[in-house]
Amino acid sequence: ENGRWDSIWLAGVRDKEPETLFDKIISGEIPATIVKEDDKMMAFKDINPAAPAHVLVIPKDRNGLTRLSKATKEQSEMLGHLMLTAGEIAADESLGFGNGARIVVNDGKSAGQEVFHLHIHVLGGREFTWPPG
Ligand code: IU
Repeated sequence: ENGRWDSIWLAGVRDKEPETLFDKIISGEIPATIVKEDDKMMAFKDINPAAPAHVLVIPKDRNGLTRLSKATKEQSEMLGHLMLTAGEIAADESLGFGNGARIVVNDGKSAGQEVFHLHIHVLGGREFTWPPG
């Protein structure tokens, strides 16, 4: 199975921005509860959940995607894949979802982004209010 080695290689060539803790999760250096994974993306449980169910969906190859507003047309397929995965997770009752989800991308510090490796938050298992805080 090449997945792990591909991930480690990708972590080294990703782009010029500083690495984040997510690189170490991708390489397996830091353990995470992975709920879905393929050669392009990884979905794992948030270490500090903001809801009973809280999963992060990330691209393995950050490829400049520190934040959503840096995305380019060339990354459309990847972004679509991440979004479809987020939708699948939001419907997964075995993960505590299935009754509505809040799917969020924080873009930039003022929006609450702390980790500059694009990620989609999938939150569920409780009621949510609008507007968000
Ligand atoms: P934000 O959108 O950048 O604020 O979200 C980062 C999330 O990553 C936040 O919910 C953290 O709890 C989560 N997280 C994690 O699950 N594991 C880690 O090692 C680190 C952050 I660093």
